[in-house]
Parts: sequence; structure tokens; C-alpha cells
Amino acid sequence: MKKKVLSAILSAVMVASLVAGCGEAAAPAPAAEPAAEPAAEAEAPEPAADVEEAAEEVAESEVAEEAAASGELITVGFAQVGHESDWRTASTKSAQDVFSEANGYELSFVDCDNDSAAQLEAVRAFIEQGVDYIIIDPIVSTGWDTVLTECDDAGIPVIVIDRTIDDSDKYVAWVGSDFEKEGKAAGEWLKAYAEKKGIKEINALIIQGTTGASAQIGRTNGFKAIADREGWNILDMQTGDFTEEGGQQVMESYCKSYEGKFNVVVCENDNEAFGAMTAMDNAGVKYGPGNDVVLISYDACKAALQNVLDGKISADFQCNPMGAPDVDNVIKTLASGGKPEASIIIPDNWYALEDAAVDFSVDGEPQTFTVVTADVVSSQLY
Ligand code: GZL
Repeated sequence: MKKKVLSAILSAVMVASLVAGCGEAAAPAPAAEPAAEPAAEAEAPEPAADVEEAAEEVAESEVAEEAAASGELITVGFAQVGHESDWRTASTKSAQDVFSEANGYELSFVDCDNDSAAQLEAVRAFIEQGVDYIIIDPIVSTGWDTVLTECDDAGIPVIVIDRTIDDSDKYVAWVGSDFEKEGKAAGEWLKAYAEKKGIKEINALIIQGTTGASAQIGRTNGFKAIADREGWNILDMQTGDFTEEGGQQVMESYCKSYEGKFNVVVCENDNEAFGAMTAMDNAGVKYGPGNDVVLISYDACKAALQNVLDGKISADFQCNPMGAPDVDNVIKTLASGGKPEASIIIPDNWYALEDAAVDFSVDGEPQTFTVVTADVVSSQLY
């Protein structure tokens, strides 16, 4: 498919430059009817950018038609983190919906089950397969340069989705959320909420995500930056691996080790929060607005927003799992010879009940809350 794409692009660029050429020379007035008045100066030709845009549009449709006509599809290999959370399930479904045959793709999908070695193996298998593009949601942010060099040597563009790769730049683009901003938002909200509720001292326990995942690193660093600035006590940080089971295990241990000493629990994703709630219920710890413990979570999946509505989770900081459409745009831009943005940030929303939807800013930028109602819960897409 790669060679066909090239010919489609070349023909598209030729078509576009012909179109542009015609626009440059003003068409001569018909000889038979001398113009009643001197013809207005022909519009100066649009700047080159429009030619490029025209080429891209023509090429994009050419590529899609080419793929459809020839029955050939854009082959994509996607090495997904695993199936550890509601968020991940939504991310996988979004990718399978977007990279479908109907949309001109043939998707090779590998669920790497939170196993970094398996993920590297999956990428190498895609190289062997000779796919047109490789998409990676990296379980952890390091250990990538060798295999990305192999992708580069094989001439296969790599697009990173969701979590980031921090030890190599051999990929075309990254599409995802600002994890550190999510962590700072949670911290700045807690500061404002504590002031409103007269909570004088913060003794926090953190249940972290998968150790070394950029989502874990960003959220921990973001929240900790505010905690350090405000002089809060972070009593402990342990990984729950972004799973419900992990969240419950860590919270059970916390309830024993820190009984009566904590008033904030930060779970770095909703599934950990579900596990932590079970553990606190079993230990008789009261959490949620008006209770002993403020429970903070990330992801904002539908089930978690229901827990916000039910007064269990005090605030939920979204990480949008629907990055696949942006990756589709990156691929279509590449296939038509364009140059995509290197980083594409997906905007996130913050969720709380009305009473907890206090004003706060992140790095001086005022933030708005989505106040959780039954309609907000039912309209959450994942
Ligand atoms: C964040 C994503 C995280 C989610 C978890 O972008 O990588 O991984 O927050 C998921 O739910 O397991």
C-alpha cells in the first residue's frame, strides 16, 4: 500500500499545482465580446499555503479512493497497554471504531496485558508484517529507542497515543492528555476546597498508577508540586497499577497502617478508586463530601461520575480516552504528504458536585468544573 500512496500523492500534487496555475493567469476575455469596461484586475493568486491545502485535500481523497478502489487498506499495527481499566476499554473501542475497514484501515491490534516485553515484541511483529503505520500506547515511558530505531530503519512511521515515550524522539506525533496538569488541577482544587470547608491540615495517601507510566509520573508530580508548596503531609505513595484489585489491596494496607491519620485519598485512576472504596467500606472509613476522607480520582468514567453523584468521590479529573480520531488525522495527513503537529493535546474536564465545584486555577489559568448531575453521568461516553 505504501507505494500506491506515493503515486496518489504525486498525482494529487500535480492536480493541485495545475489548479493553482490556472488561477494565476487571468483567463482571456472572450474575443467576440469586447469588455464594456476594462476587466477588473484578476484576483492575485492565493498564497502557496492554499495550494498546499488543496494538494492535501485532493491527496486525502485520492488516497481514500485509491485504497477503496484497489481494495487495499492502510495497514496499522496498534500495541495497546492492556485491559486494566474502564478507561482502557474505552480507548480500545475508540481505536477499533476508527481504524475500521469502513474507514479504509486494516487494524492489527495487540493487547499487551501491561507487559512491556510483550509490547516491544508486538512492535517488532508489526515491523515484520510490514504495516504502513505503527501506533503505540507505551506501558512505560522508557526503553523505547532501540525498537523505534528499528521502525525508523524499516521506514514505518510511529504515532504515540495517550502515554508518552520519554527516551526517544523517533516517532512522528503524540496524541494525549497533559497528565501533570491533571495532577496540578487535583492539588489546586483540594487547596480551594479545603479553604471552603475549613480543612486546616491535609494528610494524604496516594494510590499511584503503573510505576513508570507517564500518566502516573505526571499525576504524581503535578499533585506533589502543590502539596509541597502548601506544606501538606503525603503519608504514603504506593502503586495500585491502575487496577481495582490494586487499589483495594493498597487501601487495605493503608487503613491498617494509617488508621485515623489520613483525611485525603488520591487514586490515580477510577478503577483504583473503586477498589479503595471497597477497602474503606470494609474498614468502616467514611469518605466523600461531609465525611472524614476526601476521595479524589482521575479518568472520569461513567461509573466514577455516578460515584461523584452519589457523594462518594469528591472530585474526578478527566483523562479523555478518545484519542483515536486525532491519530486518524495524523495518518491521513502523512498519507497525503503533509506534516502533522508533533504534539496534539486532548482537552480534559474536571467533575464535582455543585458544592465542591469551587473556583481554582492551574499555573494561573482559571479552571471550570462540569457540575455532575444525572444527565452528565448518563451522557458520559465511557
Ligand atoms: C491515562 C491512561 C491511564 C488511565 C488509566 O492516559 O494511560 O491508563 O488513567 C489507564 O485508567 O489504565
